[in-house]
Amino acid sequence: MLTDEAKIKIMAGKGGDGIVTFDKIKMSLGPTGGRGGNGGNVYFEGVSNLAALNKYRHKKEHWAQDGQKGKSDRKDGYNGKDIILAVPIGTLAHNLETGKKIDITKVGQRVLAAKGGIGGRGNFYFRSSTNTTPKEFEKGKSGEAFNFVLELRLIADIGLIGLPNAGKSSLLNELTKADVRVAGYPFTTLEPNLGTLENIIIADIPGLIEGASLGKGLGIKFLRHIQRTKILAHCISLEASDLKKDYETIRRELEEYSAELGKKKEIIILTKSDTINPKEIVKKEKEMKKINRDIFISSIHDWESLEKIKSIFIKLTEK
Ligand SMILES: Nc1nc2c(ncn2[C@@H]2O[C@H](COP(=O)(O)OP(=O)(O)OP(=O)(O)O)[C@@H](O)[C@H]2O)c(=O)[nH]1
Ligand SMILES: [Mg+2]
Repeated sequence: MLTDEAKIKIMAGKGGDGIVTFDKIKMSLGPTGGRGGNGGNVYFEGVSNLAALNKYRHKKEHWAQDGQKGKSDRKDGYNGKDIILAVPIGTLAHNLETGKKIDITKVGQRVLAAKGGIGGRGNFYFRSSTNTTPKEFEKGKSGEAFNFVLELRLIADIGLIGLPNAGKSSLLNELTKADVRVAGYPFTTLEPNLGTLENIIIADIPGLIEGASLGKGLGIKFLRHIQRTKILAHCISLEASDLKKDYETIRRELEEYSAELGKKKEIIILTKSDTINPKEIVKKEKEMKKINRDIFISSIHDWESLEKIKSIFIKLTEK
C-alpha cells in the first residue's frame, strides 16, 4: 500500500554542555574547559521511491544525536550526527509549528528541517585578566523540535482520470510497462499507480463517481496526486450510453475539488473503440468535439491507436 500522508515528530540534537576544567599538569590552574559539540540536524531528502513514506507509518519519532560535552585541554566535544529522512519527490512537508511548507521536488534535494542546538562554551572561553580561574560554563542549547505532516503529491506529467471501468488502468498498462490490475468491475484501482513512457510519468488514479467530492465511492482524495500534472487525460468508455453526461460528472467533481484543477489542460480519450461500430464512433466523436477539440480514440486491441496516444502524450509534454 502506498502511504501518501504521514505525521511525524522530528527532534534535532541538543548541544553539548561546555565544561569546567583546569590545567593541572602545568600547575598553572589555567582554564581548559572546551566547548560542547553542536546537536545533529534533521534533514529531508528527495528520493524516487514513491513508497518512501511507508516507513513513517510505524516509526513516528526521529531524533538526531546530541552534541557531546566539551573536553579538557580546550577540546570541543564531537558534534551530534545528523539524520536524513528520505521522502519521495513530490512530498510537501508541512511544519505544524511554524506553518512553513517545504516542497521536495528533486531526487537528492536536501532541506534542513530542524536545526541542532549549539554547544555551550567551556570555562576556557570565560578567562579574562580579572578572572584567570573562571568556573563559568554554558549549557548546550536545545535542538529544534517540530511536528510535520508529510504529504505526497506525485509529480506526474499526465493524469488519467475518469469514471470507474473507463479503462484507465488498461491504458496505463499498454502505454507504459506498468502492471496494474485490471478488471471489469468498478473500483478495481484503490491506490494511484504510476508508469513511465520514455521520460513521461503517467498517473492512473482510482475512478471518480458523482458525489465523489462528498465522499462517495473512494472520494476525491486522490485528486491531489494530479494537482501538479501538466495534462489531464480524461478517459470515457465508448460503451457508455451518454458520453457527455459521463464527461460532465467528472468535470463537476474536479471543479468541486479545486478551481485550479478545473483549469488544467485536458484531452479526452474515448476508450474501448473495439466495442462499437465505426459509424457510431464518428457520431460520438463529433458530439464530443463540441466540448473539447482534443479528442483521441483508443482501444487496447488496436496497436495503432495506442501508438498515436503515445506520440500525443510525448508531444504535449515536450513544451
Ligand atoms: N474491449 C475492450 N475492453 C477494455 C478496453 N480497455 C479496458 N477494457 C476492459 O474494461 C474493464 C475495466 O478496465 P480498467 O482498466 O480496469 O478500468 P479503470 O478505468 O482502471 O477502472 P477503475 O480502476 O475501477 O477505476 C476491464 O475488464 C478491461 O479489460 C478496451 O480498449 N477494449
Ligand atoms: Mg483502474
